[in-house]
Amino acid sequence: MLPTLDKRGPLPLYHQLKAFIEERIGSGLWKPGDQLPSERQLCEQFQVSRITVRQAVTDLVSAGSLVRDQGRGTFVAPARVEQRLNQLTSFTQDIQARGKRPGAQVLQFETIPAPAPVARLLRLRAEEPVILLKRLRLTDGEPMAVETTHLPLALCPDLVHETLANASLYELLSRKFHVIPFRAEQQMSAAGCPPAEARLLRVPKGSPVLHIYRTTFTEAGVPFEQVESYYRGDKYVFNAELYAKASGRRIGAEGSSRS
Ligand code: 16G
Repeated sequence: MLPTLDKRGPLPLYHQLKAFIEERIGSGLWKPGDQLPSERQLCEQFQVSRITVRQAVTDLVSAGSLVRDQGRGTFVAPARVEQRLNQLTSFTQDIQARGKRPGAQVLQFETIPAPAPVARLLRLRAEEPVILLKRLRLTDGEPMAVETTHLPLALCPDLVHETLANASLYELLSRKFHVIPFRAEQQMSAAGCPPAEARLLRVPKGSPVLHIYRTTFTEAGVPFEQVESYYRGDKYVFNAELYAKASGRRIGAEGSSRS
């Protein structure tokens, strides 16, 4: 039987269509490189307008689940390999995926008025309360990164009562506060390690580090964390997998092959 959308339900149709596509991808039925049915086919299959189909597909393209190839169609995005630069992970997941033991030492954990640049990035009013969390991140017990995080107090009011030593902030935010990381904007540059961070990372000051700014958003587009971090340049590698084009296997086409 063909899948249908609940036209009288509270969830917008594009949302339901998105969930349907995500489910197909998540279950492995639609594989990386598979071509999606055309807009017209999706409209017919689900009895919805082109606008609905476009909105669902555009959202999934922005989320990185689908890729558009001008003139050829829309495809399931290439499989994500661990620690691709365009995959949003927590430090804990990142380090575990490398087969190592993540850790965290809390250096500062308090509520402060948001400094102006932080307020701007988190879309808060000037001096609105934020939680300041500074952590030394460890890999197999060795210092790897210093992270200074700001989170709007209103989104996670009791966070300061939680224990974050050797714990995952993202896991805690998701489980206790239903703040689920969805997307991040990140800037990375090479830098010489400032003296305070160098002491913490146990490297000579001025050693090469990756200096990273990240603002992380929920699926609803709410920025919930602003982070500045220094990662040891001698110990940490960001892997990126880069594709020129989506490979073109068409969903449902029997005996199809990659081109
Ligand atoms: C990563 C993130 C950081 C986030 C942390 C959560 C970068 C550059 N930064 O380190 O923004 O706060 O993960 O990790 O990737 P956790 O859940 O293990 O505490």
